[in-house]
Amino acid sequence: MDSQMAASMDAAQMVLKVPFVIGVAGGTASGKTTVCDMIISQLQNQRVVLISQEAFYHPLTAEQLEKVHEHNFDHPDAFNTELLLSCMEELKHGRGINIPNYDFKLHRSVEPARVVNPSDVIILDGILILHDPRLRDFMNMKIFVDSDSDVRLARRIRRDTVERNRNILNVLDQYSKHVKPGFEDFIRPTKKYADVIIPRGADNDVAIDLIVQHIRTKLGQHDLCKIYSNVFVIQSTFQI
Ligand code: UZR
Repeated sequence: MDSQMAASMDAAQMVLKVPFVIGVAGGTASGKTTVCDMIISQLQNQRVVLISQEAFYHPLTAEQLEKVHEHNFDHPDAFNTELLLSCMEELKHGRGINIPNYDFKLHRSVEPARVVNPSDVIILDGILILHDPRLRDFMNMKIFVDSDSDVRLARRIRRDTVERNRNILNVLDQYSKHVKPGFEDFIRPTKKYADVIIPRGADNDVAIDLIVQHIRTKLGQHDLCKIYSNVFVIQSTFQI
């Protein structure tokens, strides 16, 4: 094989090496992040990156900050989806990106931004990650983590009061005003787009094992597709 052909093969390999993208949605405190961590821990020998939709919350203005308890973080418009889409476009083409580093206490991003390198597998997690059809189009696999709503509320209260230092009355108020309606109106309807629905969230070891096995199979096929695509590109270029 001459050097020109080798260089073109490398170029074709680079062009076609698109990441395998998994979307993980579910209500607040459903166990999305734990499910993602369990998947990542079982996907050895792969470059895997987890990107949370939370990084893409619009920063609150001074005026919104004054009435933060009235702000609806559980609505699709709360997110800068255009920015997430452009980040996905970059990653899809094998380019590294910087993503915002969102601070839950300040309700805006802080420096430094998080560097995300190109990866073989990208896991996107977030309450509304399956909402926008353009984002769904990037995904090779869509998962919905389906946990009991009482369990989710209990976890949410614990997380917001202990980890985010919030007042329990505000947590409950926000839950009934925005979190629960947001789930009913926007999050639960995205379940229909999922390829896999995990009942009981991260407690469901069997479902997670099955998902990981499926991802491994798909990654193998994904690599094979790349190899076949290369052969096709090389044949059409060099008329072998
Ligand atoms: P998960 N959220 C905040 O509490 N503060 C912010 O600055 C941004 C988001 C909450 C948001 C949503 N709701 O229910 C939750 N409120 O983060 C989603 N109120 O995150 O999937 O980790 O629960």
